[in-house]
Amino acid sequence: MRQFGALLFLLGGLGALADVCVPEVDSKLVERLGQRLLPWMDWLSLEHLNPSIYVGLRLSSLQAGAREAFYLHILKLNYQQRLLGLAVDDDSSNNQAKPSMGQLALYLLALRANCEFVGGRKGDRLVSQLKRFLEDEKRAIGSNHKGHPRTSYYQYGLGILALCVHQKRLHDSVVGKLLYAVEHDQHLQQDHLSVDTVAMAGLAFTCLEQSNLNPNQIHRITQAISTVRQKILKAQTSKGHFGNVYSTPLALQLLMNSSMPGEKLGRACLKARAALLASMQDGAFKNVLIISQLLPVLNGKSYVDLISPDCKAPRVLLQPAVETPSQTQELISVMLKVPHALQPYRHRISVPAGASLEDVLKKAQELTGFTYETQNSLSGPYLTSVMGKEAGKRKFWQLLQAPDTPLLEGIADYTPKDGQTIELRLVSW
Ligand code: B12
Repeated sequence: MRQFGALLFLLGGLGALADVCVPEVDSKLVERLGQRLLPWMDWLSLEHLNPSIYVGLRLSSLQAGAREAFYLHILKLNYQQRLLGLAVDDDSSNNQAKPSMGQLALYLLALRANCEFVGGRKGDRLVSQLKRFLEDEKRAIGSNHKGHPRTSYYQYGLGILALCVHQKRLHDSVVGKLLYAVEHDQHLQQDHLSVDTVAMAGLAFTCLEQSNLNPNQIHRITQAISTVRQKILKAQTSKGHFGNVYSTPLALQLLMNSSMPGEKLGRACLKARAALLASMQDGAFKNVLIISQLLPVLNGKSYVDLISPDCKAPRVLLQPAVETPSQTQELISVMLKVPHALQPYRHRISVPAGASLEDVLKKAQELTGFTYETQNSLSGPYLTSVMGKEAGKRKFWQLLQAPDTPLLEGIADYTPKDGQTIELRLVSW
């Protein structure tokens, strides 16, 4: 213990304590993660385009060569067409093709990751659109802070962050809503996923603090960053993750920006590093969105670095992985149940070992009268409807391992084990 304290003291003396939050990972392991992004960069269809992949790669130690520039080009064509080709009285619910506030924010982060400042007539319109989105959300939250954003506080934070890295000023009242949410906590906690949401808010505040864009609120902003840090540290699990394994990358992005490192932070980061490394070695990181949030961390970077990105930093060229699909004849059996549907459903489904939960749902649909629908998102297929029941406003179809453990992955990534019971439950969020 004494040695541990001495190590932290030494690092602190070198001004490197924040680096304790940067996991040291074997470059082969990092490369394997990066390789998972490559096939996605070749899928240029609307539903697969994902600005987060571009941001993650540009802030990483890896590059995808010519693919990368082409991907940004397609992103630009696509996002500009969908965002600027729209009428002014935009109602996103009627137009599926229109990017959400968070997607527009990620697109602006992608431009910044290429060292571009949004500008010109088109750029100004995008900025105005994002500002308008935030103003609408501010109104939805209401002057008494009792309402909810139509998207989420996560997207609200992402929107503020994106404008901030482009040095675009927002009215104090817009920033004030997120400050209030962090100060009072109630809405963030209802997201169930407070660590991701709080970390995103913290990244936005860190950018505002460093850029001094809202000088009248600077003390509140600095205090909120400290509150966020404390919340994240408090959410550390016994294994070392902050929240869960998949919120740890964003949490570390936030913590590595800490200007006032202390022994507590150093200790927590060392533990998180070990937990993250173990999860990576276990193959926990399959989802490209999460990989895109993790890669910057492994390179000691965060979204806040987009204030002044280093576009000349040398990065290792990724080579596509040679896939050897593992064929298995073994069948497993999974119990799928939807107890609270209009027609309750319960069936045992057989699938090959290693099949995803989505494969189970497909098989159930094929053979047993189970029905479901999905919508594509940056995280993959999102389950929107089960047995004819749409989730609806502020509700979602939760995935659980019976009796009561929410899954940490979506239907495309989760691979059920033999004998498991999976429940789909409609819940409020
Ligand atoms: C907000 C949020 C939610 C909200 C979304 C509703 C809303 N209107 O915003 C609610 C609470 C409903 C939710 C549900 C779930 N979520 Co969620 N969610 C998030 C969060 C915090 C932000 C997403 C976001 O807005 N992104 C930005 C926008 C621009 O991107 P987008 O793709 O357009 O956003 C949409 C999708 O992200 C979708 N969505 C939200 N969560 C998930 C999860 C999966 C697997 C998929 C495919 C889609 C999806 O909802 C967003 C709004 O439409 C992320 C955190 C993160 N680090 O990304 C977790 C996160 C993506 N969620 C996660 C999980 C596990 C789930 C659930 C599977 C939990 C469960 N056991 O049921 C369910 C989804 C089940 C289903 N029906 O398919 C994990 C995914 C981990 C992984 N390995 O990929 C994350 C990373 C949180 C975490 N740390 O565990 N989520």
